[in-house]
Amino acid sequence: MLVPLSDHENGTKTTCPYCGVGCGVVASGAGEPEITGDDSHPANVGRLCVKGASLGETLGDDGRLLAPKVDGATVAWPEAIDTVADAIRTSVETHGPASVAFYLSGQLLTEDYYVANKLAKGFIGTPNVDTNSRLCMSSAVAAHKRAFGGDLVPGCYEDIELANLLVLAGSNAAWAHPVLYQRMKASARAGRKVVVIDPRQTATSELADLHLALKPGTDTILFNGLLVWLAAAGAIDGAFVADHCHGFQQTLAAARAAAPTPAAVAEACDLPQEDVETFYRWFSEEQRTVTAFSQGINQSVAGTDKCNAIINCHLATGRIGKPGACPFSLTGQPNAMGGREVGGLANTLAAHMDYDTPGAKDRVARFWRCDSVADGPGLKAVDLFDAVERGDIKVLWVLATNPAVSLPESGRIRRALAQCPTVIVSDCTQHTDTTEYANILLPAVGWGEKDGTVTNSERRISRQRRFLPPAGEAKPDWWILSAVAGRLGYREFFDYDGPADIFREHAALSGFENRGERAFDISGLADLNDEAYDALVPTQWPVTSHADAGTSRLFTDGQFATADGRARLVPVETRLPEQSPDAEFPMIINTGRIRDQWHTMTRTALASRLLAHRSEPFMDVHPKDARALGVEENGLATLEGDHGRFVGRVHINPGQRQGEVFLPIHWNRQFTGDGLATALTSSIVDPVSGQPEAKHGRARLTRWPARWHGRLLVRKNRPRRWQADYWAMQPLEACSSWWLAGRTNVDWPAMVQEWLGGAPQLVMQDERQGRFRAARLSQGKLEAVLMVERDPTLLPPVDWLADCFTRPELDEATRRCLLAARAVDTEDIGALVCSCYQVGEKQICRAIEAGATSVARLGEELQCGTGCGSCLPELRGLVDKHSAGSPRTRVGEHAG
Ligand SMILES: Nc1nc2c(c(=O)[nH]1)N[C@H]1C(S)=C(S)[C@@H](COP(=O)(O)OP(=O)(O)OC[C@H]3O[C@@H](n4cnc5c(=O)[nH]c(N)nc54)[C@H](O)[C@@H]3O)O[C@H]1N2
Ligand SMILES: Nc1nc2c(c(=O)[nH]1)N[C@H]1C(S)=C(S)[C@@H](COP(=O)(O)OP(=O)(O)OC[C@H]3O[C@@H](n4cnc5c(=O)[nH]c(N)nc54)[C@H](O)[C@@H]3O)O[C@H]1N2
Ligand code: SF4
Ligand SMILES: [Mo]
Repeated sequence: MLVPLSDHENGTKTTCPYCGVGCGVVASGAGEPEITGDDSHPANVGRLCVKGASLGETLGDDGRLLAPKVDGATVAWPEAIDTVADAIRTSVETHGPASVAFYLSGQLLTEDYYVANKLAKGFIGTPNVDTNSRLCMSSAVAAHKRAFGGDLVPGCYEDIELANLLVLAGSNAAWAHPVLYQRMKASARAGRKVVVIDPRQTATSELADLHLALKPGTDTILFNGLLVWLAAAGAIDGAFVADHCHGFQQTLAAARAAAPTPAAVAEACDLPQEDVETFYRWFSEEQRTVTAFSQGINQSVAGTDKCNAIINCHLATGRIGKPGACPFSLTGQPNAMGGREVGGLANTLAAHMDYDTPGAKDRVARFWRCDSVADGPGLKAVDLFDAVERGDIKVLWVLATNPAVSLPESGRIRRALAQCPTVIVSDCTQHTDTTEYANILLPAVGWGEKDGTVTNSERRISRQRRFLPPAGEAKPDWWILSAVAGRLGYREFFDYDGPADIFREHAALSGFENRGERAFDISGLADLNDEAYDALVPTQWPVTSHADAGTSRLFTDGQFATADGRARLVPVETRLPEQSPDAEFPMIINTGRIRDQWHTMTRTALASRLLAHRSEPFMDVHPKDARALGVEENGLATLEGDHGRFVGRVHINPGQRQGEVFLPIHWNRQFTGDGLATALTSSIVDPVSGQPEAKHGRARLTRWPARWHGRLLVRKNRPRRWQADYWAMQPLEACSSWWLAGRTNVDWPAMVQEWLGGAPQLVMQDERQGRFRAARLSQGKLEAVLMVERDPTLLPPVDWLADCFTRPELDEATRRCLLAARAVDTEDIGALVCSCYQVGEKQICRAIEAGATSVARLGEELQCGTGCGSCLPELRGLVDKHSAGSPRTRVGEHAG
C-alpha cells in the first residue's frame, strides 16, 4: 500500500509528468492518492486527459527498480556511487574525457538536468552530452535560433484560443496534447477556422475545417507556396519586414523557385489545388493566425527548414508577438523546455549559451568555478550512438530515456549498447529494453516522489512536488549525480541540500553577466528561499527584476534576440525524404503516438484501463492496400524494412493515404516480440539539427500466416515473454494477458501444462474447429486460462476473462462458459473508446444503431465522452461512420 507523506492529506499541488501541456494536478487522500485537475493552474484550469487522470493507478512499487545494482547484484548506494565514479575516472585517465558520455532526457526535472550538465561539461569535461530532445524538439530549437537568434517560443496557450485561424501542422494534438486540444475545441466560434496538415486522418483532423492530407515530407513546399501567395495577394506586412526583419527578398526568391504556383504545390504535395488555394486564401485574409507544429514537422530530414518555412510566413505578415498570432512549437515531453534552458543539447553549453557564443565558455567556467568547460560542441544523439558502436565511448550514462526503443535502427543501437564497456542506466523501472544492457543500474525516484520544476510549451515553469516517500532505495537523480561528483573530488561544487538550492544556482546563471543578450533570464527567481520555492506558482519566463510576474508573449516590441534585434527569414529549398519506396520495400512507414500510452509504456502500461484502448502493436493500412496484399482487419501482418521488422494487428483505415502505413511507437520487447517502430526507421538526420527522420521509413507488407490465435491469462507474477511466434502482453489488474499466435500447429494437450504453470482442471478440444480451451484452478479460484481459435474474432472478450480472476470461486455456469465457444453472461464491449467510463466500440456502435446518433446522446446513454473528453473525436468518428446520415464534408463544416 502507498503511504503518503504526512502533510499530504489536504492535497499536494503538482504537475502531470507526461506531455508538454504541463497540466497542474492535485494529489490528495490518505490511501492511494486521488488525482484531480488543479483549477488554479493556468495550463489546464482543472482539466485532465485520461493519462493524467490515471496517474494514481501508476504509483507504487510494481515494476520499480528498488535498489542499485552492479553487474546484476544488488549493492548499497556507497558501493554503486564508487563503481560509477571509478568507471568515469578510469575512462577519463585512460581515454580522455570525451570517452565518457551522458544521454539525458526531457523527462528529467530542471534541477536534475542542470546538475548532469554541469558535472559532464564543467567537471568531467566531456562535451558528449546529448538528450532525447534531439529526437523531439531539436529542429524547432535550430529554427528558432536561425529566425529569432535564440531558442524562443514566442506565444502562449491563450494565443491558440484567440486565433481566428488555427493551423495545426504535423500535430495530432487530440491525442498528444489532449488538454490543449480541449482548449482549442472549447474556443471554437463562428468564423474561427482550423486547418490540419497531416498525411493521415487523425482524431485532430476531426476539428478541421480543412484537412490537407499532404504527401509526407512536402511541408516546405506547401509553406513556400504560401509565402509566394502572400506576396502576390498583398498580404505582406511591409513595415514589419522593413523595420524588424532581414532576408525577405532572398527567402521569397527561394520560395518562388521551390513552389512557384498553387498548381505546382498541389502536384508536389499531392493535394487538390482547390484545397491548397483555400488554405492560402484563409491565411492571407486573417491576421490572428497561430501555426502550431509538432513532430510531423520536426522529425524530418527537412525538419529545421520546415519550421523556418512556417516561421517565414509569420514574420512576413508580422504575425508574431501579438495576441492570437504566432508560430507555436508544441513541445512533447514534460520538461523538453527545461532541458533546453539548462543547455542539455550537445551543441549548447548552458543557460541558452552555445559553445560558440562569444565569451560563454569563460563565463560559464567562472560561474561554475571549474578550470574550463568541455571543448564542444559534442556528439548529437545519432552520432553519439555511432561512437558507442565504434567503441569510442567507454562509459555511457543514460538517464530517464529508453534509447534501445526510441532511437532509429534500434537493432543497431542494442548491439552498440551490448558492446559498450560500461553502461550506467538511471531509471525508475526495473525492466526496460535499455536496462537489459546496463552494467550499473541506479534507481531514481519517480513522479510523486521527485521534487523540482518543469517548463511547459508556453515557457511556464511549474513545480513538481513530492507527496510520496521514495520507493525502496530510490534517490533523486540530482542526488545521485551530486554523490558521484563528490566521489570524483568535486564535493564543494555539488554541495546541494535540495532542489531549491540547485534552482537558485540555475536561475542565477541565467542572469549572470546577461545584459539583455540572453532572453532566457529567470534571475528574478534566483533569490527564492526554500519556502518561496516550495510555494512557487506557475510562471512564464523571462522572469527578471523588470518582469517579476513573468512574461506571456515575447517580441511584442518587434525586438528579437539577434545582435541587431532583427529576425531572419531563412530561404528554404526543397529536401524530400531520402528513402523512397521501391519494388523491394513499396510501403511508406509513418510512426507516432496513440491516445492512452506514453512512449515506451513503462508507466502508462501500469494502469490497465490505458491499455484497453489499444492493447496490441498494430498498423493502420489503407483498404486498397489491404485488399491488394491480402491482409485482413484484425489479422496479423509483418512489415519488413531495411533494418528489421514489425509484426502487429492490422487495422484497416480509409483515413490513411494509399501506400502508407502508420505504426505506434510504444510497443517494445517488454510487451511484444517484434513491435518496435524503430526497427523500421533509419538513422537519417536533418543536416542542421541532427534530428532523425522518425516519421519516414519504408517496408514490405505481408500477411502473417497464423495457424492459430490464442489468448492466455495468468495470475500476476508470471514471465512476461512467451514462447510463441507472436505474443503481446497486456497487464491487467488481477492477472496478465497475452495475445498469442502461431505459424505451426501445436499439440495442445502436450503443451498445456507448461503454458498454464500446472495441470488444468478444465479442458475442451475440438480439433476440427481448431479450438482448444483449458483452465487451471486452485481451490476453486481461476489461476490460468488458455483459449485457442483459428479465427481471432471468436476469442472471448478479455474483460470477461479478466473478471473471472477476481471471483473468489468459479461457479458451474462460469466454468461452462470458459469451455464454451463464447462467454454467455457478458456483453462484448469491443475495444475501449472511453477510458473514463469504460465504454467500448461495439457498445457505442450498438447504441448508434439504436438511435443515439449524436455524441451528446451517446453521452446521455452510456456516459462516454463526459469525463476527460479525450475520446470525443473518436465518438464523433463512430457517429459519422455508423449513423445513417451522410458523412461530413471535408471543407467548410464547423466541428465546434
Ligand atoms: N498520448 C501521448 N501523448 C504524447 C506522447 C505520448 O507518447 N503519448 N508523447 C509526447 C511527446 S514527447 C511528443 S514529442 C508529442 C508529439 O506530438 P505529435 O507530434 O502531435 O504526435 P505524433 O503522433 O508523433 O505525430 C504527429 C503527426 O505527424 C504526422 N506526420 C507524419 N509525417 C508528416 C509530414 O511529413 N508532414 C506533416 N505535416 N505531418 C506528418 C503524423 O501522421 C502524426 O499524426 O506528444 C507528446 N504527447
Ligand atoms: N519512430 C519514432 N521514434 C521516436 C519518435 C517517433 O515519433 N517515432 N518520437 C521520439 C520522441 S519525440 C521522443 S520524446 C522519444 C521518447 O523516447 P524515450 O525517452 O526513450 O521514452 P520513454 O519511455 O519516455 O523513456 C523514459 C524512461 O525514463 C524513465 N523515467 C521516468 N521518469 C524518470 C526520472 O525522473 N528519472 C529517471 N532516471 N528515469 C525516469 C522511464 O521509466 C523510462 O524508462 O522517442 C523518440 N523516438
Ligand atoms: S494533457 Fe498532457 S499534461 Fe495534461 S493531463 Fe494530459 S498528459 Fe498530462
Ligand atoms: Mo518528444
